[in-house]
Amino acid sequence: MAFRNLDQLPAYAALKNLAASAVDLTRPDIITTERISKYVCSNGEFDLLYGTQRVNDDVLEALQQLADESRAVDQFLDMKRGQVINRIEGHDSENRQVLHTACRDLFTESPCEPKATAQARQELDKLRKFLGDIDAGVIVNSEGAGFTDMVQVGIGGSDLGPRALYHALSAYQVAGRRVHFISNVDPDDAASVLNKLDLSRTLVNVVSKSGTTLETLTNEELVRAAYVKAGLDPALHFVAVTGAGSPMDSPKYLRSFYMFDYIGGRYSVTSMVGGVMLGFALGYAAFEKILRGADMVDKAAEERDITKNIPLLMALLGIWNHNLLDCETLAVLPYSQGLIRFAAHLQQCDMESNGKAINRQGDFLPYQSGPIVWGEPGTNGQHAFYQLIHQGTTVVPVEFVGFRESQYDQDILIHETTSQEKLVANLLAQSLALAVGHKDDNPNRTFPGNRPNSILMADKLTPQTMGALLAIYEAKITFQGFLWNINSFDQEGVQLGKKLANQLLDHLSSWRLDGEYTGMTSDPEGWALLQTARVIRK
Ligand code: G6Q
Repeated sequence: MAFRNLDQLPAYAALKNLAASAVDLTRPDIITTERISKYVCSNGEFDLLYGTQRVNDDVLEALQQLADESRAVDQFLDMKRGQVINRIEGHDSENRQVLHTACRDLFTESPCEPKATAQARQELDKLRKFLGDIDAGVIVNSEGAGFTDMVQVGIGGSDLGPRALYHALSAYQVAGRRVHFISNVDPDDAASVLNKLDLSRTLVNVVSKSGTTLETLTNEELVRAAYVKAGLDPALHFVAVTGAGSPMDSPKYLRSFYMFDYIGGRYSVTSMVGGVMLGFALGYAAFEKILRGADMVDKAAEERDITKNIPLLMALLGIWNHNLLDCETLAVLPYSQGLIRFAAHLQQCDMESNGKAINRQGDFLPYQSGPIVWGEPGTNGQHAFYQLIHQGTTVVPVEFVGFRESQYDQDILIHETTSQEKLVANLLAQSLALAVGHKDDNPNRTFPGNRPNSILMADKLTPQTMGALLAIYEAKITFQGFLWNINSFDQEGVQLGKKLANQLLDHLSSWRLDGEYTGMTSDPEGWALLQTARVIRK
């Protein structure tokens, strides 16, 4: 069945009419306790409170129609069952299945795509054995001592998601274990990590699906050189996560784990890309809980009633705010210090997936696709950019994330409230303040309000809730791609800069070898690169 553009769906016209008179959240009779308790959607670990969005029952009905007309849930099921959806019709494209969900479809007799899940299970078994060997002292350094630290070398999808989850769950770390990350080709990134480590007790996990990424290969060489300089044998310390048959698929590693071409980098946290490091840091059982949390959401996302499907509802509310109420950006504001890198992960997952200008037939879109996504944890952000989101000239929809309990449970009463209560009270207060606003005779103290937001709330940030949160956003982003009729799974937009940087490096190395650049400069591109190279050499 041919995919239709968002604006060709009949419900879109209805939503346009409804948007002209969207709910005004500042009206005194709007934000009532009935409304707050009515507009709640619950899926297992999380509740989505969306009474502070500019919606009413008519809008929700039209959004339900939009979801039905786009066949969003059917497309999600097609994806899970292994249909080739990473493609642009009639044009050269990646032409792949999209099966990150297979990595966690492990807890049932009949997985959606049995072959991919069998491959995931095989890698998990290898991981369990590897971690068991580390625990049992079978894998040790040249002096027979165990490993305390791991450095993950990788970039983009091979860094952001895994790093976000490591920070989120470090409260549950195995005693005496630490993880560090090197991603940037900036040599200071590697130096600042390596300088503080006892390399003899450190494993290095080199992660690259393609096995060809400039930054990762360069950093691997840099780290290997540090091991050799310290008189250590890299063969006893380096493990790899890569695609089978990639240039990094080599016996030089202590262990190799595989990921497959049907798992996109930015959707790879629950594959071995995140698994090896998270298993080392948290233990195998905790990694399995992450998978379990994600799997519960993957199943809940099959629900067709939008008021019972958190990721689908979030996707639709996002489209309502972005396409129909014309809000340009989206702030994701977690009230949890553990989620300090979560917005960075979402920036990649969302903006690399949905920052597209053509549809799945290769035609230019006549409407906006993915918004600019940004965010920082509260309450820190309150003392920084919240001024703009309350009183600025642009309206920024907000997705708050919060937890009723702290992770470490090291909290005390100060002025009769705990710090966790102070944290959550601030989240709720911000949500309300953005919605309701405040009238004042002094224009500088007026808050316009009517600023849409919702709250994702769970009891506690644990491996299981983290897995659920990750999968909620993955599915939300995927649903939005289906609704915008774009391919959320390729990333051609990152290629041009990469190509030019490689050309520039060729110029620089020939300069270094020959003393002077002697290549062709008559073509405008070569000339521009030469000028740029001169800037670097100055
Ligand atoms: C993610 C992107 C991209 C990728 C990195 C690293 O979806 O494809 O961010 O993850 O470029 O790629 P490798 O894992 O192949 O090194």
